[in-house]
Amino acid sequence: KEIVVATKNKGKAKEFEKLFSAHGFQVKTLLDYPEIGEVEETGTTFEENAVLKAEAVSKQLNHPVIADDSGLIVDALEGRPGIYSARYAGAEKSDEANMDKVLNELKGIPDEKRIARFYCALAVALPGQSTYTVFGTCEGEILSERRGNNGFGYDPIFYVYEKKRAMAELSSEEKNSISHRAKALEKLGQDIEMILSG
Ligand code: ITT
Ligand code: NA
Repeated sequence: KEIVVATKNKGKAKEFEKLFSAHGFQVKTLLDYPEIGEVEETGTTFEENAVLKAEAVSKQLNHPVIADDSGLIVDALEGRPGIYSARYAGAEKSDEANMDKVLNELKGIPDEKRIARFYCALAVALPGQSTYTVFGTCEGEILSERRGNNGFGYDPIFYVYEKKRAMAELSSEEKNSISHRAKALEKLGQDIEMILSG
């Protein structure tokens, strides 16, 4: 059983490999298909961008494809970085620069006003059928400095309420038990087996 996840993000790819191995799926990502070019994310929501990525790749491969569009939503920043999370500090998609930008924008803001969440939209594109989406969130707060070395993206500055630790302080198993990505995937539930085995 093989599943294609339309991502070039190595952090996401690693998480999907673990999450899907539980279902007996082998994960392929766009890192395995260098011939597939960049898909322009012109949508205005996570869902729209996930659909754009999943459908573009599914058409090219004529194969079922899952895409993930995700990001960090900070209440005190009116929802930013949001859908612009990957390139918040510029086109080079630097996790370090992105975290510095969020930390700077929240300088002096007290804990109770640092509420934030990770959001993940997954789109499932199946050749000849309509694409659908599910989503998951993970609630927490933006720390005032980095903590931990695990994960990717904004994980070092995100305090997870459910675990009372920074996301980057969690093992991959712990993150996969509470993350926005895992929760979205849970919503696919049994569907995933049926849809993707056909
Ligand atoms: P693909 O489009 O190729 O999948 P991308 O990194 O450009 O890769 P997105 O447009 O969905 O993907 O941006 C997601 C960004 O949101 C990601 O680069 C991180 O900065 C952040 N992000 C998403 N999930 C995260 C997580 O689990 N932990 C930390 N940061 C996360
Ligand atoms: Na995006």
